[in-house]
Amino acid sequence: MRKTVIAAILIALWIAIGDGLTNLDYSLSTTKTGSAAIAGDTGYHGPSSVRLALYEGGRSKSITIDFEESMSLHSLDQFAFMMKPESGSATLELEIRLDGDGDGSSDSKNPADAVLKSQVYSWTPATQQSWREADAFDLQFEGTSQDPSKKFKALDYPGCQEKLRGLEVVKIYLRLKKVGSENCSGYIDYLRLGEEVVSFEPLEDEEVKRSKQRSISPGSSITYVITYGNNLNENVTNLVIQEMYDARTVYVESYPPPDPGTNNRWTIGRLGPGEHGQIVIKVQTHRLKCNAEMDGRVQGVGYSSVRRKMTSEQPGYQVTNRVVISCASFNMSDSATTIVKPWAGFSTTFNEHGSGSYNSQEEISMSSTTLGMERKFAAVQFATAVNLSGGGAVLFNSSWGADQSCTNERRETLFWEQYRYADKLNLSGSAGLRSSRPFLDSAADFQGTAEMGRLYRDRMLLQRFVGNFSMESNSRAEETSKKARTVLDYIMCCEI
Ligand SMILES: [Ca+2]
Ligand SMILES: [Ca+2]
Repeated sequence: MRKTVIAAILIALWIAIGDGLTNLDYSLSTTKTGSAAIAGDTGYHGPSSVRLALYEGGRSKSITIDFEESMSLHSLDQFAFMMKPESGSATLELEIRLDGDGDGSSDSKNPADAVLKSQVYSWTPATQQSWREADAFDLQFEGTSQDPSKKFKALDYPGCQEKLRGLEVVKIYLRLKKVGSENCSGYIDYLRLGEEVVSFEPLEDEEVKRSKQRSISPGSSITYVITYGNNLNENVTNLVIQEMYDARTVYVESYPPPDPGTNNRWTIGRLGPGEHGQIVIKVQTHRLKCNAEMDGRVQGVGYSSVRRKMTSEQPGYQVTNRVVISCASFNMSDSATTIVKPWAGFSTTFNEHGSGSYNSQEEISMSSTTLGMERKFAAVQFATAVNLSGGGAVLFNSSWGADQSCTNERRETLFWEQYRYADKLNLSGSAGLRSSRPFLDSAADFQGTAEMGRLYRDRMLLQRFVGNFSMESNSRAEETSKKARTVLDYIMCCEI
């Protein structure tokens, strides 16, 4: 018999849909009259196998193997499994359902399709309870189809492959059938089909489906699940699993813990045939960092234009985690990539410009949970002349204008205030983010125009003032539930 498949090792990401260690998908079910279930106490290859059992009233029970990608019968050069009688009198039947017209199913009424059946083995209570191998190459098959050329009584496996060339395997049943009326049972393990090995070990069937998300927010953690198994029929020795973390992640914890003094190495040593194991590792992506940007010109008397912007925006990136699994006879590696989403983030701006006298004060504060910017200025418009170095002067006579805004793109919130045509403007503003909630507080005395806007998703509040006013406002965006709303604490405005 040809030896196939080196130890298959899978790295699957917790937050992604992973594949199992085998691409073969089998299903088991239990009813009142029979059961097909994983038995953890009896195995030929690894500690587990499938136990098929029939109780009172039960006639047959099977392991069903479905093919996501069909395999041609002709190319299926290996097909074998181990079985062990346990009790009663029973027959084990193998049924291979074949598709000939490419519709992905085998229909007994369709002459293009066919079914192969073989009685693999029969036992009685007197039969010795030991593991024995069944190889398709040793079996005789009966072919049934609506097409007479695909019907036969007894043909060996190579003969079937030749006769049914071009047909694809879509389903296989390994079926326990009761002989007589007594309860009966038996075990199946170590099924080899083409390049695939199914050992019916719980981890081998593992499909990691805890979340369909493939991306995370910056600062969130990623959990990697490394599942390894030995599909060989002999021990794997000196098995070592080594992780290579992305530089933008930090190791947090793992189960089982890594080798002492390391955070990325697990010495497994020996792994017996069919044995599987799993390592769950949690890493954290880097936390958000803030950028502050300021530029401007300030004069006591003259023309002033000042702009300030602070933002926590961060572009998205990908984190790749690689694992190298090595043992005495081979090395292999696999990797998992996670998208860290861009941080739409928060930004705040404060601008002012005009000519005349100007007196300003400002402060910026940042921490991991708070961002804040405060500024206060007093300005009065009058014409000023700026003397040029080459002689002559430029006369500025510009009214005062100012803007302040606070944006939280993630929550689609925008607060803004715009002052124009002011010949007198005293403005203090404080904007930022506290516990991820944006706020804008301001107080103004002005003679000119003011526009105050508050936007939250599809709702907008806009107020305009023209004249001589004293004004105070506090704005907060509060998230009360999934359906968030803006809470405008107040705007107080009185004419001077
Ligand atoms: Ca078909
Ligand atoms: Ca097994």
